[in-house]
Amino acid sequence: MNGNFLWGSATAAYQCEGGWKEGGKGLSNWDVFCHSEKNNVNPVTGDIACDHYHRYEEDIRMMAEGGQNAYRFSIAWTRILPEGTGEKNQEGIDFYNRLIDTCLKYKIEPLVTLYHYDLPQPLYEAGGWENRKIVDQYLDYAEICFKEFGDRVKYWITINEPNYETLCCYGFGNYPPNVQNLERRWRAMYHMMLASARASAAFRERKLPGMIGLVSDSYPIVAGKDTPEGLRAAHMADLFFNLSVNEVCVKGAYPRDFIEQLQADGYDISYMFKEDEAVFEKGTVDYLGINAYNRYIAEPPQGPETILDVNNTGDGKKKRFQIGGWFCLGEDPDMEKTPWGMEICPRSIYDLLMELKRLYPDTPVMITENGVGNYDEVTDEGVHDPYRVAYLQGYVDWIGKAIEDGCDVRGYFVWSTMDVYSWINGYKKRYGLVYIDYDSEDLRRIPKDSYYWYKNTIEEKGRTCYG
Ligand code: BGP
Repeated sequence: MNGNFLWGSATAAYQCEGGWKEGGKGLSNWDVFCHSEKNNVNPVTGDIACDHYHRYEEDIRMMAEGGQNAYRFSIAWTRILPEGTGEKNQEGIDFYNRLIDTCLKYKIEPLVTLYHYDLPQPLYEAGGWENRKIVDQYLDYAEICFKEFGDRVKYWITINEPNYETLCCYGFGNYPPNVQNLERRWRAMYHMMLASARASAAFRERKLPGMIGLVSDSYPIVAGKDTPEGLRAAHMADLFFNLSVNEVCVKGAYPRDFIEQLQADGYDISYMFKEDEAVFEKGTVDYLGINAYNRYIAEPPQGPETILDVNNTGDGKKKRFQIGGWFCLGEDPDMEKTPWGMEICPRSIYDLLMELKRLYPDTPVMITENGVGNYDEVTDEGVHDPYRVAYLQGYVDWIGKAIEDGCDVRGYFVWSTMDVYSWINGYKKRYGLVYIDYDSEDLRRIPKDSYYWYKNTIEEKGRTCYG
C-alpha cells in the first residue's frame, strides 16, 4: 500500500473523552447544558462517555491493528485554558502530548481539530460566537496549540462544521443556546469564519511544517424541479449549506448574492467590517475538510415562513425544513433512509467531489467524516452492521472514482473510531467501527464487522487509485 493516503477515523473531545472534571479542565457549554433541564430530549451527559481520557491507548492501538494510519480528534479548549482565556493548564497540555505521542508510537498520523462544538462556559456566557471578542480569544488558544503541538502535528483543523453547529444552536435550537433565530446564527457563523481565517494565517506565519484546513459539512444539492424556480432553490440551498462556508475559507470572500440575501431578509449585518475582507483573503485554507453524510433535494419554498424541524429520536418521522425566501428540502420516496431520516445515497459524494474540483481546482480535499448512525446490537458472534459496511463501501468506491477522475482527495476518515456520545441524540445512535458496551464496568470495546471490513478495504484500496 502506498503510504501517502490517510485512512483513518474520527472523534471529538466532548463525545469521547469523559473526565469532565479531571486534569484541571474547566467547564464547557456542553457540560453545563447536559446537566441542565434543557437537556430533555435524550437526557444523558458526556461526563464519562467512552472514557477515552484514560483509555486512549487502547483505542489508538485498535486503530493501528485495524490498518488505519491516521486519527482525527479534537482538543477540548477547556483542558488547555480552563476559563477560555488566561492561564494555561499544563495538565491539559500534557494529556494531548500523551495522545499525540501515542499516535506517533503506533504510526498513526494525528489530525487535530481545534474547535469541535465545546466552548468554554465563560466565553459562552459572554455571548459565545455572537460576540466578536471571541475571534481574538480563539486565536490566543490556537497559538498555544500551535506552539505546544506544532512540532508533531502536521494536519490542523481550525473549526468543525461552522454550518451545522450554528444551524443546531440557532436554527433547530437543539444545541445550546437553544434558540431559533437565523439572524443570530449568521452572526455567530461569521465570527467563526473570521476566527478560522485568523488562525490559518497565524499558522502559516509560524512556518510550521504541515497544513491547516477547516471542516465543512458539505452537501451535494439536487434541484427537485428543472424550472427557473427549481434551479434558484438549488442555488439558494447551495449558498445556505455550502458556499457560505466554502467560498469564504477557500477563496477568501463571501459570495455577493449571499450578503444580498441577508440584506433582503432584513438582517443587521453591521458586524461585517470592511477591514475583515483582508483577513478572509489572507486566511484561506491549505485544504478543505469535508464531512460527508447525505445529499439534499432543493425545492422552491412553499411559503414565506421558516420551519426547522429535526429528528433526534430516531422515530422515522418525516420533518420539514424550509428557509423562508430561500428554499425548502424535498424528498425522494424511493431512497432508503435511516430511522433519523437521513437519506442513504453514496453516489452523491462523487457529484460533490466533482463540484469541488470545478469550483476549487487547486485546493486538496480530505474526507474528514463519513458514517452512518444506527441501533447496533451485540450478539454472541460480535456486532453485525451490514448497513454500515454497505454505506461505507459505497462511499469509498465513489470517492475512488472521483480520484480517478482527477479529484485531489488526500484522506478518508470514518465517523467514528468507536461509538461516541451522539450529542443531542444520546448514546443509542451509534456510528463506531468499534462498539462500546456502556453497561460494562470497563466500557468494553468490541470491534464490529465494519472494523474488519475497513481493515481489508485499506489493504485492498491502498494498492489501487488511492494514495
Ligand atoms: C457531525 C459532527 C460529529 C458527529 C456526526 C454525527 O456533524 O461533526 O460530531 O456527531 O456529525 O452526527 P450526530 O451524532 O448528531 O448523529
